[in-house]
Amino acid sequence: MKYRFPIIFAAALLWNCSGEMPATFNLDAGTDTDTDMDTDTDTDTDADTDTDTDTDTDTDTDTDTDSDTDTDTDADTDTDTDTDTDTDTDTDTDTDTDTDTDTDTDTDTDTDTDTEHCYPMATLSCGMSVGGANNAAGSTDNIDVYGCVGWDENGPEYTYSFNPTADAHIVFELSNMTVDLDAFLIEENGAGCDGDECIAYAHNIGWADVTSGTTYYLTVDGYLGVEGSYDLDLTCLPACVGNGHDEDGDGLDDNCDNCPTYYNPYQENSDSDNIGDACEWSGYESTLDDITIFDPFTLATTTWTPDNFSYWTMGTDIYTGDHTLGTNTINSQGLAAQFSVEANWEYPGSPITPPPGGGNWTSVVFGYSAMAPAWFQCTYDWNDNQLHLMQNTATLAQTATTDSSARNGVLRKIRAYYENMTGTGTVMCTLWNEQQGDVATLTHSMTLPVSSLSSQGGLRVYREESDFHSFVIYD
Ligand SMILES: [Ca+2]
Ligand SMILES: [Ca+2]
Ligand SMILES: [Ca+2]
Ligand SMILES: [Ca+2]
Repeated sequence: MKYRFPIIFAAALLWNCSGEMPATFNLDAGTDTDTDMDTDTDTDTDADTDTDTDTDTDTDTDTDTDSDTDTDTDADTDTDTDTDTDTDTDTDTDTDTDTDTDTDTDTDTDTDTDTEHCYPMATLSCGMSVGGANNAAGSTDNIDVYGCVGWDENGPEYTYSFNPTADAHIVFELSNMTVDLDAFLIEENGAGCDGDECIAYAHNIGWADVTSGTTYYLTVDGYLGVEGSYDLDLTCLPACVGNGHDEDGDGLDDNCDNCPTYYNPYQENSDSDNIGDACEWSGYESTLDDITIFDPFTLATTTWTPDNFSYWTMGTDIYTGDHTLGTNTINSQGLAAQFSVEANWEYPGSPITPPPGGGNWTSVVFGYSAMAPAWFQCTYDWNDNQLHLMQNTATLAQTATTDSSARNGVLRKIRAYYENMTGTGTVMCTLWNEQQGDVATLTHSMTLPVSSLSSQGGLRVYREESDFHSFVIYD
């Protein structure tokens, strides 16, 4: 160690002693302080005010490539190439898919609850009996007048529907009412339960022929606005092709009616023969079972043989006999062994003044003999108001009647029942009028000259004018 310093020091001295020295000596110690404050404030205020309520996908890709190449020669030439490539790709993908799915499906579920129709709240079928009230829940108050009758029905109406499963003649009847309710049958023809389509009505009872597969409505309405309870029955009878004439007004055409001159809308027939209960001869139901002649006098026929044609006039729906001395007309239809003969008539006008001794007669003939000549008759004598059993002009038996109805314009029925008599038998006569019902019955035992009778029935008037409405033979 003692020799190291002196060697280096000596070397230096030797160099200096050469007399040459460098002009400059770089004394840079290498500390380069580059104060480059590159504050790149990229204020990209991309205010995309898209008031369209949409999905604004604003992809603001701001690629700031700040290439700061600092070539520092010592002359402090600071070339600051601030290449600020601001690639502001403002891709405003405004996908405004305005799919206006305006499905205006105007499903007009109009249940047609307008103010002109009725609406069924219950169903009826054949044979049903129901109780109700025309102001019950579900009733309407829409129909005041129906197409089939001009009654003022401004009360509420309760409605049933009815769908017959077979063609039928129906009868509908109201009962047990405390106010004036009426029923109306409406046929569905596309207009709904429309009062204009009314086909039948009932103050109490009504009827109609109905067709299978058709819908009907039955309303119960309040006359002049009344409201109240009722019972309603619906009966179905077999369908029958009518002839357009209903002599007794019970809804059944003559050729469908088991008693064409007795009002019997329900056609009750206990023994199931061809005669309804209403026109059986009481107590002799087993001896009569058919109607062999029913003549409503709707057509001129050749079945009648008057004793003088000038005394008998065949009109429309009427057959008039008029003669001051007496006249008869005989039906050519033969009679069975047991039978009943019936005449329905009314007095059309002022009676002929009865002669002294009486005798204004209207008769049904139940036994006629052209040979005698003789006709046996049940006769109503309006002079003495009695029922007579007569042979020609002689009274064989008679009985008082309770007939107190007006003489003219009242329908009367006189009927004879004749038992097969080979000896002494029984003849019966009855008198009925439409206002009082039965007003006389006469029963008489006698021996008829059976062999001399031609077994024909007919009509007779004596000092009288009578309009005959119909003639019936039951046997
Ligand atoms: Ca009404
Ligand atoms: Ca009838
Ligand atoms: Ca009848
Ligand atoms: Ca019967």
